Amino acid sequence: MRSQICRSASRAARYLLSAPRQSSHVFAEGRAAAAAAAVSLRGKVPYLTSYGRTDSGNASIGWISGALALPAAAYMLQEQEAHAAEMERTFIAIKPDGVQRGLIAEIISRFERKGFKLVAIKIVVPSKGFAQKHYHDLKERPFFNGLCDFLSSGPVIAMVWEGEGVIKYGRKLIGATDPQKSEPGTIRGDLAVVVGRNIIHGSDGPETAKDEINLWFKPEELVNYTNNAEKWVYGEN
Ligand code: IDP
Ligand code: MG
Repeated sequence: MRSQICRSASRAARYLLSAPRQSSHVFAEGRAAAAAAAVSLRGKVPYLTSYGRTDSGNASIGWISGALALPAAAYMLQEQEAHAAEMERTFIAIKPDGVQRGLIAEIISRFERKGFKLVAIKIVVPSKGFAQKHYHDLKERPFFNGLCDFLSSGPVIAMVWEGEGVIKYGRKLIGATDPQKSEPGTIRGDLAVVVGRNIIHGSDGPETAKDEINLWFKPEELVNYTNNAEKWVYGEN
């Protein structure tokens, strides 16, 4: 039952990302799912038989079941909203070294095969000023200038990927900043050798992801669509 609710919430979250203007419908759907779960559990769990009805012949059991049913429904609602929050978007860029080394398809395919969905992509040569904006949080570091020179030295593939947990898991796919420390099996671990040429960038958290997507893309460049594979990646029920 719990996994059913989670999947229902997950579908709702995917819908939310695909149709942002109709978000109230999603939450209505979420609450309906929790209510339905509580109703359905009433038949199966002895303590959740009614909301305070006393026609079972035992007034105290009826009262207890009523008292427990509401927290249970609230708990399930929290669970599904927590789960729904995992549907995310992240900013991923193949840096000039990855592009020049012919690794575009290799890198994209790792995200695609995992089950994440590409919702924006473009090739662009960022100006140095733009690179400085992108890496603004590193401006005090000694490598900042060289890093910005490098990012603006050639074409970058800028992308937005969508999926449950894609921000954190995208970083796992990418591997540690220094390829000498990246695990084999990760993009940097398999395909790069030194920190100054580590071929790929990925947002490091939800706030950064939002800021970086806004910096690199206009809202209309993000494409909302349902991928036919989604029902196989996430399940339908
Ligand atoms: P991240 O790309 O794994 O998020 P950050 O610490 O945000 O790593 O650094 C951004 C980029 O700056 C790195 O991907 C790497 O290209 C470069 N960088 C980080 N540390 C060093 C360093 O010590 N020397 C040279 N370049 C560095
Ligand atoms: Mg970073």
